[in-house]
Amino acid sequence: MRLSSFFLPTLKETPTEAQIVSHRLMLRAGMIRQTSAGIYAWLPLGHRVLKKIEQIVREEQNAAGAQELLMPTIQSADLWRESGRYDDYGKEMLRITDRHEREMLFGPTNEEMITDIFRSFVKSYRQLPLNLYHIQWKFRDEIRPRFGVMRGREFLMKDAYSFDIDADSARRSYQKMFLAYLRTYARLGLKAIPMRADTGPIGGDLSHEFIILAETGESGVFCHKDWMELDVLKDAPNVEDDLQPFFDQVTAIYAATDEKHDAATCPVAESDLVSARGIEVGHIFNFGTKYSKPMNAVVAGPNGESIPVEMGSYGIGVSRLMGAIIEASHDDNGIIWPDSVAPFNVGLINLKVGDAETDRVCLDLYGKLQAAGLDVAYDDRDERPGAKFADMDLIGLPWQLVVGPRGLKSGVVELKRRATGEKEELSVEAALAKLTA
Ligand code: 5CA
Repeated sequence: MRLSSFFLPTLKETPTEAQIVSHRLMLRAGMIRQTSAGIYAWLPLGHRVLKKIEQIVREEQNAAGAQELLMPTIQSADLWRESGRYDDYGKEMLRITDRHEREMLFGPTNEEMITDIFRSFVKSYRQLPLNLYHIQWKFRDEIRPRFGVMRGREFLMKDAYSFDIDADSARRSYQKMFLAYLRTYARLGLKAIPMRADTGPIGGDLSHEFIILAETGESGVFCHKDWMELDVLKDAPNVEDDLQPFFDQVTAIYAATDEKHDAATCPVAESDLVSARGIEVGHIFNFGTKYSKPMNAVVAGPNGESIPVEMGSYGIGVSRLMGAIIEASHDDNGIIWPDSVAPFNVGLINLKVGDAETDRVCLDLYGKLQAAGLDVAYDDRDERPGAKFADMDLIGLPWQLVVGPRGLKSGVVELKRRATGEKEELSVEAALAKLTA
């Protein structure tokens, strides 16, 4: 992509309405545009990152055996009356009346709809276990939308729903998602700590929130200080293995959100306990038959008896994750994207547009890098070098390749790693070799 034609409305000034760094940087880097309170348009740069995050989430769900489908955003109120949640959900639910005076709503989550799909088609225990997920926009009329995409009203969520014949099998489904979540966050360059959590309006009694520690986080959390240094995936099993030992080992290290934490009963000595703030990037629930019983989602068991299915649901805040990644990875100059979600792999900076040799080398590099499968943002704009460097640091691409007439005279270009600031001068060929290795 040539930056001369890329829609990248970066801001020079720091937007005053943004209270936290990720929101400020997303606005300054031209990634999002607020269209109403808590509702955002995703501009091309932000959209690229959103799609990358979504894809990693998708790959890990698929690897754990979940199957993707896509349910609509608009749901019928009648479905929610069946579970009893239509009235319970309160003002957070956006209620809509269609032209025939039918009551509809913009889905804040999909337990009822997936249960309805399930009961329409699945009739036998032989079709279980089953895990279905989608990645779809949700609407919750949050009383205080804030911090940009962190607490939006419209936001993108991955929500998966598991169906099992009994509690044992349901526990296994829960543990699979637990492991898939740890893998997902690791690929996003994040350290997420699974914490015992409250279940709120979703229900059930077994639940974990996945929390990224950050001063700007909205949740108060407590964990053993061992979590600070721990890499739980080092000895992680495969998804087909018995996951109980791994699950027991990880959950034995204390971590709880403030609703679940009780200083009086906490097993960790005060000197070993970390009290911090965190961003909730995922939440998983095992709620048994809370929806299957009232909605009559039953299957025939081995002896023909009618068995309400055991269910769980598993959410990841896909759009919130973008804010969380930036909170965890930035410096004074801008965003530092992990390679896995960067909107482009390389920023190619032409220091003197119009200089024949510089233009030639840049175009050559641009073509070759793309041919090697890299996404390249080629800064071919007629701008001062200072402005180009500042923009490139702001948008946070992992590599910057700087080409100018002076370097070319001595046969070199400059390669900078955004995360460390490390720079090296090397030949065009060596730069290419390093980037495409
Ligand atoms: N049905 C369940 C699991 S599928 C559910 O809705 N869980 S949830 O309410 O905890 O939401 C799942 C995830 O969505 C949260 O962990 C959080 O990361 C994200 N999320 C929730 N509310 C918002 C919001 N207002 N803005 C951005 N992300 C949100």
